[in-house]
Amino acid sequence: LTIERAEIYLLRLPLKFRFETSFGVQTERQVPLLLLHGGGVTGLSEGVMEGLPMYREETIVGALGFLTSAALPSVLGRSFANPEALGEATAHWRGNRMAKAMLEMAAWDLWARQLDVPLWQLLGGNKTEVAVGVSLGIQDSAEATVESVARHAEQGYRRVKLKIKPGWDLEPVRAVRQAFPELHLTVDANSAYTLADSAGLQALDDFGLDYIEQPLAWDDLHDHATLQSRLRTPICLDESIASAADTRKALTSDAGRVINLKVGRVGGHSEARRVHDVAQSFGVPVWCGGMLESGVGRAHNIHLSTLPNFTKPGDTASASRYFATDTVNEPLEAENGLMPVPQGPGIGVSLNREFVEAQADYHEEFSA
Ligand code: OSB
Ligand code: MG
Repeated sequence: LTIERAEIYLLRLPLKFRFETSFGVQTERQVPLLLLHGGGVTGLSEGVMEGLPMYREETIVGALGFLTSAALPSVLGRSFANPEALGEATAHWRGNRMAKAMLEMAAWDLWARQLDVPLWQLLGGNKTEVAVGVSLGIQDSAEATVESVARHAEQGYRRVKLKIKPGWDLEPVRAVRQAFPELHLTVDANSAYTLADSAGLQALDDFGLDYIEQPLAWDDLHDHATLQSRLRTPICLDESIASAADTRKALTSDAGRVINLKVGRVGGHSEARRVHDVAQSFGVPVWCGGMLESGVGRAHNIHLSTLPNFTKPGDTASASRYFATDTVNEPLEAENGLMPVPQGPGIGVSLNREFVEAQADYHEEFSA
């Protein structure tokens, strides 16, 4: 696995819907892409960090700085036994897991393409399609929420997640549960509550939710453990899990009973597999989260979701739901709530260079 040359693109893609969460409103996505060239093929990855540190602490400018000044210079012109060994080249720097993930994930894609096998096989997956749900932003009213759920349930999504925040939780959940008594329903607070809200969150116990995602602070496991002891509904941890070590600590203290696993958040596929394995050893299911990725990131997520302990529907909905034009040429479309796993070498999709080039605010090449 030799890294000969690299390229970074940063582009903006308008979202097809207004996505409101407890953080605020998103109407577009900034997409950082990394291309690693070696052995006549190109590995692709997409960053999940955002412009501002709302979800976690990383930002796009921070990631570009870290990649260009530290991470890329430490791998360019070098050879590695495998992507995991390449990942170790950046392990001594603290944090920056989303930026490190960009490098590591592109290396996995590059390696799989060099070996001419689909990424899911190298990762140890065992599925040709993966179950998907959908993450719905906060709507203006309970009626609009029910209407949106109806539209997506009709499309076959196998689970619906509603974004909630203090003051907008019981009402939409009650309305949706009344309209869809059998639906696999979850909520995601993106860290908007504190333990002082325990009583309000306990009220959600009556609605048969599969789980409540990340109710409390992004960097707190202790309070999640306290809250879990007060709830019948399982807590699903998202923001709070950045590593396999975090997973062990969370599950040892019963801070959650489900893990939303995002490969970009934990530093890449190698660490994602370790998170997956730790959760499995605790008998805790994982599912694949999303960060509104374009096709490059979405394809990585789909491949990772083929591992055996991904037993709940992920957030890797159809690409056409998000963007009018994608960064990749191949459509990534779920049918009846099942997303086919691309079967070509690597992540199995190719970059739509012309589109990426046209949309790019920034493009730079790097060599040793
Ligand atoms: O909390 O899972 C989250 C999007 C951006 C940041 C955080 C989250 C999300 C989503 C959307 O829920 C998932 C998707 O459809 O990609
Ligand atoms: Mg979440």
